Amino acid sequence: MAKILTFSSFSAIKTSVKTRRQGSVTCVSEMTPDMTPLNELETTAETAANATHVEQNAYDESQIQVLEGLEAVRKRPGMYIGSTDYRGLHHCVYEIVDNAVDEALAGYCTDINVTLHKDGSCEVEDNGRGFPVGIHPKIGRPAVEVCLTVLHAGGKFGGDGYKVSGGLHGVGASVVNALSRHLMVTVYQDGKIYQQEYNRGKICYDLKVVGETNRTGTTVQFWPDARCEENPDGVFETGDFQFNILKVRLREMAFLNKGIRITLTDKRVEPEDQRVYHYEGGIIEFVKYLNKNKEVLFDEPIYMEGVVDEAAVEVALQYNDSYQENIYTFANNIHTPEGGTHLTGFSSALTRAINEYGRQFKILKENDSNLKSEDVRESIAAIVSVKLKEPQFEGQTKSKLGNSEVRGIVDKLVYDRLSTFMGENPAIAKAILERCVGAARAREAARKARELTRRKSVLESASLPGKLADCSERDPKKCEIFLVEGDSAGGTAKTGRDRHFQAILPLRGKILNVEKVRVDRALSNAEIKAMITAFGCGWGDEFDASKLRYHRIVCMTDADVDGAHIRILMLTFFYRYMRPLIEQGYVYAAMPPLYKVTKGKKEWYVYDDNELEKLLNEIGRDPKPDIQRYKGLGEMSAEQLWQTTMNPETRSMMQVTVEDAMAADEVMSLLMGEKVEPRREFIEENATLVKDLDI
Ligand code: TSJ
Repeated sequence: MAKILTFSSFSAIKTSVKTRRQGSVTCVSEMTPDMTPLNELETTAETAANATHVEQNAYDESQIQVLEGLEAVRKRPGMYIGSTDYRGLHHCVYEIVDNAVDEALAGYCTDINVTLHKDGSCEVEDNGRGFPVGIHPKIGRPAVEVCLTVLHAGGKFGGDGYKVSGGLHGVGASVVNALSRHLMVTVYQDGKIYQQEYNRGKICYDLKVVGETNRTGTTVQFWPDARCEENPDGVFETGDFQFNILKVRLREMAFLNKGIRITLTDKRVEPEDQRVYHYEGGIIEFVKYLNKNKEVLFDEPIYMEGVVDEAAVEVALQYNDSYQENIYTFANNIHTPEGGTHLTGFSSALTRAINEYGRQFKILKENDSNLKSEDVRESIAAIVSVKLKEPQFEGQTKSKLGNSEVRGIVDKLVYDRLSTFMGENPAIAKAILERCVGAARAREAARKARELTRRKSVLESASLPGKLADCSERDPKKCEIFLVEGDSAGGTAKTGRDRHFQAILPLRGKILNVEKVRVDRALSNAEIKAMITAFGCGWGDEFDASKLRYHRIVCMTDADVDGAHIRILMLTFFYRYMRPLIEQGYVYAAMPPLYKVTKGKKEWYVYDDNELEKLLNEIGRDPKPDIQRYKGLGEMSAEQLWQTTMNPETRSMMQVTVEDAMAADEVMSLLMGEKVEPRREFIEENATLVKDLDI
């Protein structure tokens, strides 16, 4: 495959990071005797006084360890940040931001600014107390230096409070330092500005005072060690920070930690792009945000919080008019898509409280069976956020909370508070019960529909959808299926493909929006049935990836807004019915070109407007090149479609990830939802995001 981009990198203009050359470095230590040592490390006054004395010896020894530690990080970066692709790159930002968030949670910082600079660096600034600059009694170096150069040193500076944030890997700032071509830390404290710089984790000069100030805070600016022409040995495959990816996580951070103001600024574009995330209501506003384009059952989300045995629990929930559940769980600000004990506790309490209310007020009749967990979760939007001293992450992707004590804590809190709430708000309670009873009835209907499809699929196991032009290869690993919008483009694709390994499934018109209907209706839709049978992997709880007939499922739609809508409908279907398909990386979006440029005998296919601009600058506009804009796949010949979009040697494809389930859901509801006003507002506000979709 020529190029695989991620869904989120849709509009990203790929510019290589410019290497910043380091100027000559002055290694003058300007450590002043009045530096405050770390409180908890300040064992005796003597230690502090002797600090300068021990410094030299300790330095030699510890510095060797430091370099060995950071060398290990550079040798096996994946072990520390998960991967060296765009995810690992963005992880670095979160890792640094987490430190500032911890300062905010400790109550000393209100503002965090994240800035993406033109030179490829990312700067994170806070207005906290400023990282301690005093001498670390054991290591004999300033604490801030230790944090940035000693592996796993971060957590040790927690003081009395506990570190509640910390990325999925929670590796700390020293890892980011090791993986940065350059990093600069600036501490504003006690009237002075301290600074230190590093190259790939190696100290450029001792911490020094560079000026005076009347503010406090910490700033870290880093230049990720990304591979590019000038830096072929770089660690990261890309150094291109994506505004849209950072935006989602920083907004999430602001929702999860009420009151913090997080500002994201992109200085790489003109005019600069800036978003401010600040939610006094915290997860209450998060739930409102999840529901913002939906009709809600009651106006204010139900909110519960409590601290039990040092575990802080926060829950907000609200029902809407969709047929889906949107429950997002977090442990120490980390999203736990695999769920865990906090989710189990929440679900069982929700089911119990609602059933008991239904029995008590005879909404559930004697002969009715109890509502099931899935009945009370249908149409719910909820955030469950717990903060613990020692979170245990389990599961395949370490994104499932394992702490067993949390189950009971969340269960009791949610059960108590929800029961009280329903007792005090009978109108809301009745509305919730009606919803859940409706869901239970539909579940029964869906079970019947499912049995029907299952029986059918046994009977018709050999009969694939009539419109499918299958490939001859039988090894799923080698097979691709292109989902093509419309019969005419389908025909072109059938002619253009390599029938050996590429199958074509033409889909007519708009795919059914599965957000808007219950399972039984979704399954009676012809296009959806065709996809299910063609893929062969089943859906819902019975999804089985080992039965998947194609390891690449490619959405091939026109390069316009309608095409983007259809792609989103397809993705929504996958997301809701076959989520592992996306999670396990089977789903792609084809990237057909937007233009064909012809000059003399030469031809170029161009995939977006920026690329067109660049090309025209290169080849010149005199004599005028011919520019053909493709309005749809149908305008291309079979040969052109093969060449530009389907041939693995020459095409670009985007791999779709569930990186951002919420954004997918958001875009989905906005573009497809019934509310017109938010859709228009959204398009106006987020010209860039819609431009993404427009490509
Ligand atoms: F770690 C880091 F360098 F990457 C980093 C740390 C980056 C950024 C943007 C901010 C921070 C940071 C650390 N902001 N605020 C703090 N605060 C402390 O480290 C701190 C300050 C005072 C005390 C104390 O007990 O007096 C304790 C701590 C942990």
